[in-house]
Amino acid sequence: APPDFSGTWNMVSNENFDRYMQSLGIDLITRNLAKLIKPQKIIEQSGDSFVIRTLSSLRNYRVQFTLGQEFDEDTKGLDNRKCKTLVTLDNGHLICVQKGEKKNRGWKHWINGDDLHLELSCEDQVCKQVYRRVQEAC
Ligand code: VLZ
Repeated sequence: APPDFSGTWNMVSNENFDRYMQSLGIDLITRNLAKLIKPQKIIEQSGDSFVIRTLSSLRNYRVQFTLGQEFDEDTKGLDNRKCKTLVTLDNGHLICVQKGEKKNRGWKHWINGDDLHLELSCEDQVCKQVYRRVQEAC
């Protein structure tokens, strides 16, 4: 069965984030603030439809998509670019390609146990983040 990404996930590790942000052209002050925060992901999945929220004290970002349907993404609040974005599911991996002015831009999510993995790519940089599932109260 395909994984269910739904839930609340807290960041536990973040590798190469600064160079990923540099590749997006994010300024030094924002990068230095962003490095200090541990965002939370809130994912709502129902069938092929997703909402992914990235929440932090610095910025909030929300993206909504349906698998296999390209859409116009405006990364407002992040690097403020327009992309043609397509997300597909391949062997349990949620794979996003963000076509636009940055080469090789996209991200991948997958689940391993209680961990949600995220690889963010832009140009020649790959940032690896891990989030851990927040257990819901019963
Ligand atoms: O998440 O693409 O879960 O949108 C970093 C910008 C970009 C730094 C983070 C400034 C990209 C703001 C997150 C700090 C919060 C991202 C996707 C996959 C969904």
